Amino acid sequence: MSAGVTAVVAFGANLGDRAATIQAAADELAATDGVELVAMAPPIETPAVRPYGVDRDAPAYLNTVAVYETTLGARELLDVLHRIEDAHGRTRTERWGDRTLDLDLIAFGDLVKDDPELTLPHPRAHERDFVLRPWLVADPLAELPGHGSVEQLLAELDGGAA
Ligand code: A4P
Ligand code: MG
Repeated sequence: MSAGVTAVVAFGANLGDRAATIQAAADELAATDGVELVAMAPPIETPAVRPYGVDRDAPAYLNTVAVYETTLGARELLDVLHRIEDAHGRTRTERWGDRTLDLDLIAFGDLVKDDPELTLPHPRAHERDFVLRPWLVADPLAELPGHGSVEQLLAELDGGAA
């Protein structure tokens, strides 16, 4: 495939066979025309974050991040992510509720977009350990458009939590 745009996708699952669902979704995405996998971090287990804070009583998540090169447009890629979520039984009831699969587009090249249907970069990525940590593993030189180096963002988060 000719060089496209670098797209960063976050995977999250806290219901069902989390590892199998994430692997299947990753395989489907990498098999999509116009999408080529560059790197993917191993999934990590993370406590569920709810709108009111961390909920250690909720089922824990597996989270990971993968980096792709794509010739699709951002909106087309989001449609693919939604189709894969739906195929894995994703239902949307409660905001930040438990889910079999969540696929978020974290960054699409250096595109900045403030549309509720597709906000880029993802508006909460810079403050989320469960996105930044696997992203840094997948790409040690990662930059979050408008926020700077992922390594630095993570160091600031870790410092804040200490
Ligand atoms: N949307 C807009 N921008 C984007 C984007 N960059 N990527 C729209 C993906 N979707 C985007 O998403 C709601 C709407 O956001 C969609 O219509 C889409 O067009 P959704 O996936 O249906 O709902 P959601 O994921 O519950 O909402 P939201 O606010 O995106 O949630 P977050 O911020 O993704 O948080 N705790 C742990 N440990 N690990 C997790 O992965 N994830 C969440 C969800 C909460 N707590 C978590 C985790
Ligand atoms: Mg989502």
